[in-house]
Parts: sequence; C-alpha cells; structure tokens
Amino acid sequence: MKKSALQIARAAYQPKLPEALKGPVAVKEGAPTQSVGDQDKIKELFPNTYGMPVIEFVKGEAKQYPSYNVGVILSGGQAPGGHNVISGLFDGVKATNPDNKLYGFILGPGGLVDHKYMELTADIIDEYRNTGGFDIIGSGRTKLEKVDQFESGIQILRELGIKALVIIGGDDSNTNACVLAEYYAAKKYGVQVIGCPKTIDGDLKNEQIETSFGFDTACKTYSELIGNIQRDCNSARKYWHFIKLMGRSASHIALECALQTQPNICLISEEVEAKAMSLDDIVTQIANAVALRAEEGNNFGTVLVPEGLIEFIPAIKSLIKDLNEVLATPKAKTVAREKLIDYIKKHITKENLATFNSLPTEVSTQLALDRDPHGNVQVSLIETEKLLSGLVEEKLEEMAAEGKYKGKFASQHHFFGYEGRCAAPSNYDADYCYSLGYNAAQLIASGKTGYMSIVKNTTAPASEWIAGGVPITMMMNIERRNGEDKPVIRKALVELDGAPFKYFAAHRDEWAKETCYVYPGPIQYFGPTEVCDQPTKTLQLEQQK
Ligand code: FBP
Repeated sequence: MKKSALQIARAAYQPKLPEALKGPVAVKEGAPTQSVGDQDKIKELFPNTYGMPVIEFVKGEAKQYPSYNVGVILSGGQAPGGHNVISGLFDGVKATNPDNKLYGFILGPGGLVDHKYMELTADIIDEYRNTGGFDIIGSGRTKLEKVDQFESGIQILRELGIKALVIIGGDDSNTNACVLAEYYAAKKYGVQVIGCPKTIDGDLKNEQIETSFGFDTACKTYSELIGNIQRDCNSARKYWHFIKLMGRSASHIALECALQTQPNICLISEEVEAKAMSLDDIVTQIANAVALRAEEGNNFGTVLVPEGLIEFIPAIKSLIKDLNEVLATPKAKTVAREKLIDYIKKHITKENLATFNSLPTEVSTQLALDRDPHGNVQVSLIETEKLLSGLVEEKLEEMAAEGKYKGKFASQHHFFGYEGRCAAPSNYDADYCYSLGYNAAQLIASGKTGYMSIVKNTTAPASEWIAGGVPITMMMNIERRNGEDKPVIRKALVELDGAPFKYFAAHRDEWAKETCYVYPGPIQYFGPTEVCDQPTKTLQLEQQK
C-alpha cells in the first residue's frame, strides 16, 4: 500500500495514555447506579447488568492472566480514531497476556452474525495506527437485536475462544451492546460485552462520557472547509453559502463549527424546537439577516444548517411521529412501496397531512419512505440547504416588492459530512481513542460486562486523564421507536442553558451583521501544543477552561 509522507510520519506517533493505564491497574468502584429514566422498567429488562457501579482504574499490583481471545466490531457511521481504538485494544489485550488474540468481525455487527472475521495481527495493526477510516475491518449498520443473531454470534465466539466482545458504536449500537451483554449474562455464556463511545455527531455524551470520539477531528475538518469558504466569500463578496453539516439529530457539530469559524448565521435545531419555530420563521430569520447585511453593501455571507433541522421543526416532528406509528402497523407493512404515499395520506391526521402537502415532494417522500435499519429518517439525504436558500430567495423577492430589501442574492450550497468522517485523527482523537481501546482491554481483564469504556478529564494533559467504565444501563431510558416502547441510551442534544450555546447566543448578532470570520486552517499534527492539541471549543466551554 503506497503511503503519503504524512501517513509515514504519523505511523511513528505514540498516542498518550492516562497515567493509571501505564502499568498494572486496580479497580476503584463507586456506588451502585440507576438508569437516567424509567428505573423500574430498565431494571426489569436488565436484571443482570442493572445497578452496577461506575468504576475507575488506579495503579495496582501486577497480576498473571490466563490467555484468552477478544473480538471487536465497528458499528455505524465512520468516525476518525476508530483504528486507534482497535490498536489501543490490541496493545492492551497483548499487555495482559502476549498469547491473547484479537479478532475483528467484518463489516459491522453483520460479521458476527454471519461469522465473517479476521485475526488482527501486529503487522496489520501497525499499518493502521493513527490513520482515519474504519477500513481495517469495515463497518455496517446491521441492528443486533434478535435472539437468533445473539445465538449465531455465540457459536462463532465459542469457536474462536473469544471471552469478550468490544462494540465500537454510537447510542443505538451501544444500546444493542447492552442488550447483548444482558442476554449472554442471563444465559451464563461467559462472554463479556464492552462498548466504546463513537460518533462524529457528538450526541453520545453525559456526565460520564465527556465526548464521543471522532467529534473533535470531524468538526476541525469541517471548520477548516468553512473557514476556506468564508475567505472565498469575503474575497468575491457575491455569494451566500448555505452549508449543511452532518449530525443526524443533535446540532453539536454545527454549534462547534460556529464557535470555531464565527459564521453569519448558524441554526440550532434544539432552539428551533424550543421556540416552536416554523419553517417560515426560520426562513424569515435568515432573510432579515441577508437584508441587514445588504444595507451595508454586504451581499454575501455564510449560513450553517444542522443536518437534523427538519426533524426539529415542531410541525414536521409531529408528522414524522405520526408517520412512524402508521408505518409500524402490520397493514402498512403489506402495502407496496408505490402505493405507500397514498396509504399514508389516508392514515395521518389532518394537521399532519397539511404539513406533508406543504413540503416539496422530494422532502415529503424522503420523510415517508426511507429509514435506516434503526428506524431513523435519513436526514443526510434531504437537501435542507437548497430548500432553505430557495425559500429565502422567495422571501427576499416579497421583501423587495414591499421596499424592505435592496440587494443581490445568489447562493451556493455545500454538504459536509463524509468529508470529515475518515479524516486522519487529530492528536486529541488519536490519544483519546487509543486510551479508550487500551482501557477496554482493562475492563475485559477485570471481568466486566455491560460497561462502556470511558476516559475523562480530557481538557487536562493526557497524563491526568481518568480511565474507567460506566454501566450502559445507567444511560438508558424508555423511548418510542418505530411504534414500540424500547430501552435506549438517551441522546444528548445541545443544551440551550449550556455554556457552548450561551457563548454562541451572546455573539451571534454581531457575527450576523459584521464580518467576524475566523479561519482555523487545517488540523496540525506537529508543532506547538496550542496549535496541535486543543480540544473542541464545546469541551473547553463545558469544562470552563
Ligand atoms: P453514527 O451515529 O452511526 O456515528 O453515524 C452518524 C452519521 O455520520 C450522521 O451524522 C449521518 O446522518 C449518518 O451517519 C449518515 O449515515 P450513512 O453513513 O449510513 O450515510
């Protein structure tokens, strides 16, 4: 495989580890835990993995461990640093006992069910250290939820002598990891299941998980691109750039990119919902900012649009909820795809039908027909950036006719998502991911199951990071999914009373009117620490550092 100069230099980078993980560890246990909601129901559903304590690793005495094998799965969307989780896991598993082996299941959870795997040897691992992507074993979105999948999984785990399985995934995949851990514990199969918090979306976080890996690198990559566009836009002074940013549900990516680049406008879906804004309210807000800048002769600007926006507009949210219920009925499942839109229109409420009919056909069809395997609307396929710029143009024409706007409006569209998911991990993600993987090996050696690997205090130097585990059940509550009540990990949305949003809200009027662009430039891997090792603005503001 031909390598770039940067790849060759990065291969030699040794990721940092928390001090406690640098030698033998001992387990420090906290108090028993409760789930974040619906305690009785979650306890009943997870009798073997509920209530376990949060744990922290501290320095301990050297121990002899028997040899065993470990399996690993990459699940869901790619996120920078996945290869470092696996290399950290490999090094941790080998440090426990050099005879241990690590197996990777191919193309996501489906590899476990279909018995597709490969042994990850030192040679293979060395090729992938500090690189972006999930291509070492591939990823997939197969939902692990059925008993026959669990049973098929245990066959291959036994055949390969695997004592523990590490599932690297987002909230849905870690929910499934927890269900699997509970099932194997209930059946006394003797296989542990450990999760690792991954997703560029940044919405798998809580008191125990500071951030999901990949968020740092993805946001820095998008911010570089946004900064470049802003320079271009401020040079030509003739375009409004509508930039949609990935993040299926929460707006953490859009907010972080806004903090890094200071665009003219950044929409935050959670605020749209809290203020019960309609599509027209959003369009009016953008059009007013365009008109204000036009008064100063500035017929250019940038608008950041979170991918999940559409789902947070209350009228559309209610429509999606209704669609999900209608589509989950046994009758709907028998209707042919070409007849489904007519069927849906007959079965949703009058108000939701009005919303449905008001949307452009491509958008309403996407909302109605396409779901990912977890039942999520595939918002990355909806061109919200084009929808918004078109509506803003119409609004500006109306305003011009009323004498409220004099200016020129021309737009450009961008969607940044896939561009950042496989970027070479920043130093932060390279260190964080390696530590998460190494730490997962310690959770396995300590006999834990149903835990997620966690590393905290990450705005401090890596030597002060705190490593341990959190029971996955602690993060769960019951939510309605696809017409059913299900135990799931609670998604972390942008908090409107949190420090990152407050900082943004305090500055956005100035950013809208003036041109306050910041140009972050590309991620730097070598050089002064203030250039190379800064965590996200979100994390810094959250931890007030
Ligand atoms: P995960 O939650 O699995 O990490 O995926 C996040 C994400 O990148 C979203 O931001 C985006 O909406 C979605 O994946 C796109 O999915 P796909 O890769 O299947 O097109």
